[in-house]
Amino acid sequence: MAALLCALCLVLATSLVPCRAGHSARALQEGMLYPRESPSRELKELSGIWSFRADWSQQRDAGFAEQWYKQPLRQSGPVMDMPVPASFNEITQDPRLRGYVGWVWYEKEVLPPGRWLRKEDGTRVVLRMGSVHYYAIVWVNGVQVTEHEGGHLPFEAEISRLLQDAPGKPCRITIVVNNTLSPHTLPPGTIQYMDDDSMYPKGYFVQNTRFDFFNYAGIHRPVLLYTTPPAYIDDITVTTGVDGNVGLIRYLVSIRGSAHYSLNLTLHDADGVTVATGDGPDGQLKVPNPILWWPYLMHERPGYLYSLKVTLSATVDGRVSEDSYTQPVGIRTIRVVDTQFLINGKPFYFHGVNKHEDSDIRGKGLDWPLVLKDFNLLRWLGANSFRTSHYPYAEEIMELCDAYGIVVIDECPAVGMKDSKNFGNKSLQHHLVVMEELIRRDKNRPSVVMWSVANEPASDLRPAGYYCRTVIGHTKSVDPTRPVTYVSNANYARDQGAPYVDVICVNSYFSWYHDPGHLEVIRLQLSTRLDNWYDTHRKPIIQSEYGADTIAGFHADPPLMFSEEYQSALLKEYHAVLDQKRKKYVIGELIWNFADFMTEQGTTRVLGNKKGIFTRQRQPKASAFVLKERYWKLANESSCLTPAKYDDVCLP
Ligand code: GCB
Repeated sequence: MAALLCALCLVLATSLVPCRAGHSARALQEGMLYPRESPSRELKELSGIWSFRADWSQQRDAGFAEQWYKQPLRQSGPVMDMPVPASFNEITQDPRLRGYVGWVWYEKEVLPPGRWLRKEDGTRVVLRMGSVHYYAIVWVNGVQVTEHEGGHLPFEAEISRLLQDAPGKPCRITIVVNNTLSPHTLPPGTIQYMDDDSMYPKGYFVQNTRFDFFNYAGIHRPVLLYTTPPAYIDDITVTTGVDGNVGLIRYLVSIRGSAHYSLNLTLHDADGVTVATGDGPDGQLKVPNPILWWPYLMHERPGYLYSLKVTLSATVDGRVSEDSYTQPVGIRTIRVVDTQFLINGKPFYFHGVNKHEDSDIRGKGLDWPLVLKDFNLLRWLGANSFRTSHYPYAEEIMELCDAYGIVVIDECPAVGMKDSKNFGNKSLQHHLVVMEELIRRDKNRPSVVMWSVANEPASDLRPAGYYCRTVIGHTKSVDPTRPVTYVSNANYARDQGAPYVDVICVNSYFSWYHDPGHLEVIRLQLSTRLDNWYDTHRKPIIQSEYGADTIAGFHADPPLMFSEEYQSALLKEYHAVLDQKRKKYVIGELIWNFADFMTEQGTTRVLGNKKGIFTRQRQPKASAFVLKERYWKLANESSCLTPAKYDDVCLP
């Protein structure tokens, strides 16, 4: 089966896998500020119902051959309604669409306000996609405006000219999406053709992956239009420090559209009081006696944010063009010193969770009720942190982490890299671009305290050493302010990448995948494993995953696997060891997993992975209460709240 791909490479296409041709690298020359309204900027969200059509042709290439983007999608054949944002997989009753692999087409018509289109104003209209999984090509009124590889990071295109050319007419946005994974995508996957015609129909293939979550696909995060003036604030980079009792904010602002401009910066505290001012595209603001950005439960005002208002006044073709953008800023420091992870100079212990962007109908689509429910559960639990296992989460979620003081280990989508093919140059080059895109998006977020460049890569393979060194080195060169890690399940002595990380993150599943049913071996095995890692590398360690599948409502005493009692008992055995090791070098523990989530079907998964301490519907299993008691106890050891309870800090 031949098929489809990046339009530019269509001629060469020989597989289902999109061609990349380095298109995403170009985008990095520009900023990717989170769209915010201001007196000079308007937003128009395009969430809602879109037209949708999967390409069922044998080669999955009819849409390109027949140029479905040239006219309204309904004229190409039957379309259905599809919500955006959402994964397309769980919406219909068609089992073939749930497991569909290949190109699907989305379309929306939108009428932009007339004031955006006056040529003399020079207003820029930008089309921004928060996340489309995995590969996307975008047309406006039949003209290709951008394409992007990678399912978890934003991309955009300026479309002003195309809109001005059709004033008063609806603008037709067509997005084609391909969820095919290859050995060089992040995450990787393979297409396997089943050639035995006594067993499979002609052309039958499956997509194989080696990661443990369902490869939901579609337009997962909001699509929106936003405007800027012709000269505009393209990017802002903020880094913070503390000198005695003065907070330092270093800033770098990049301007596009004019070389003749002046820039003013005003920093307001949370009450709107001006606390510092500056001018010019780079400089430093000083904030006397700042309220620092503290993690949840470490301070009575966690997640304290200042507002940095950047105001641009420029001339374009002899006319004044003014822009403003307000960037939230949390003043905080991070340092890894010996076996400590210091936030604002105080040792920080990660007591948190691993999550997934997963819900039963929306798949990985941004789901506001779910997002808010999860933050309430995190706070109820006394969790101060999470890892974005195993891909960058929505910016809307990151905004709340900043505001609530939830600390984030920000992970890129390098998961399931188990084959030496995943460590070649092609994968590496893409991996570097993904890290750049991730840093560009999240660099100003105080909640992000560490980058994770991968989850459980086969880091004991020979090429993994060079690969990890290069990705970690590149990440540090793009962002020298944050530590870098990746999450390992390799043998401590054979792991090739551990020498390059700042913090060692290790996963283990004692008494689950190893010695199933034998809770009595956990203490010895975990203690030995952690000591081996520490003795070899002398770096702080996070127990970045541990847990047990548990079907809510299954009970067994004495505890048996899959029962709620077993999960609770397993956690307690881990905690006994972690309590010893955190006196020495363990700086955190993240349960696997916050909630049950969907996976591919298989004999070890019961409608998905059941290691959640909450069900997929967010009801607690017994283990949630075990963890809640522990996390509040841990919080009270390091907090300045004495002693904190959920009701004190979370209820009005
Ligand atoms: C792991 C993976 C995670 C899986 C988990 C499990 O080590 O990092 O993605 O879901 O184990 O439950 O098997």
